[in-house]
Amino acid sequence: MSQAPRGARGIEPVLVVIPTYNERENLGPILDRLQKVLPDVHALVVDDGSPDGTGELADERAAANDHVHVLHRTEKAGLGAAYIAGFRWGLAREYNTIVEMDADGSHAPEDLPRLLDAVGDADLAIGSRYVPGGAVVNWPVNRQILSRGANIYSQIALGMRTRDITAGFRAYRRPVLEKLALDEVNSHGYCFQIDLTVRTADAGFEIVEVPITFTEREIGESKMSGSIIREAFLRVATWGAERRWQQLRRLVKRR
Ligand SMILES: Nc1nc2c(ncn2[C@@H]2O[C@H](COP(=O)(O)OP(=O)(O)O)[C@@H](O)[C@H]2O)c(=O)[nH]1
Ligand SMILES: [Mg+2]
Repeated sequence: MSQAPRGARGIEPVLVVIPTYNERENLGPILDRLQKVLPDVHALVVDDGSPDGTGELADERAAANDHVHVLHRTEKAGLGAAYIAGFRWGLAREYNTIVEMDADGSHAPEDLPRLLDAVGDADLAIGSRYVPGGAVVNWPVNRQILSRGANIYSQIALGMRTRDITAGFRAYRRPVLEKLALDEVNSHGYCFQIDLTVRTADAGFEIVEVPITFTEREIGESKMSGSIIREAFLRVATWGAERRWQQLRRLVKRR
């Protein structure tokens, strides 16, 4: 915790928020990898009462290691709500950078040092599959189409240039999360990532994309569902229409 600042502006201490739902088999290995790569960072496991005992395992890890913390929530309320709770936990403490990372091994802790270096010169660093050097390993074709489609759709509907706007491996500087109205965020699935990217850009913060390799989980099940896809589709359409309407009003006003 007492390391010298890295990057252009001090980014430490760093908190990695890891949301979990039924990730008992994955949690130990991901925490071990994280600690091996970056022994000074802290991890916060945000568990939504996983029936498989992920929360209890997280408690054991926290008892044995003062760099591991746990936030228990009573029911499965979606990725977005888990992250907001994790962000608030981090903001209530002294962390200067808050990272989002999946528990299932899709996001490699070994890529995190590059993400942290990048955020030292920016406000949000996104671990991107769709910039040169980025890659996806072992994803079924339907997930690849869904992810690519969601990005193209979001770019067109929202007029955003971010290449991987649904990416869930990212590092926020503290001032970004302090400034965004987190209590207004009401997105549950991967739409949460789009929502926060748009809010970050609209607030004037600098976003950089860093190439990462995303590897499909080997153990456990994805929580992706039809309702998560529907939520993203409908919300992006609504936000897009609102943005176009605001642009039109500004144009008319100028005349
Ligand atoms: N706390 C919490 N974590 C969740 C929830 N849904 C998904 N996650 C976690 O979010 C991460 C990404 O979820 P995953 O199902 O792998 O999504 P995919 O990679 O898009 O298929 C994993 O660590 C999950 O355990 C939820 O409702 N609550
Ligand atoms: Mg996954």
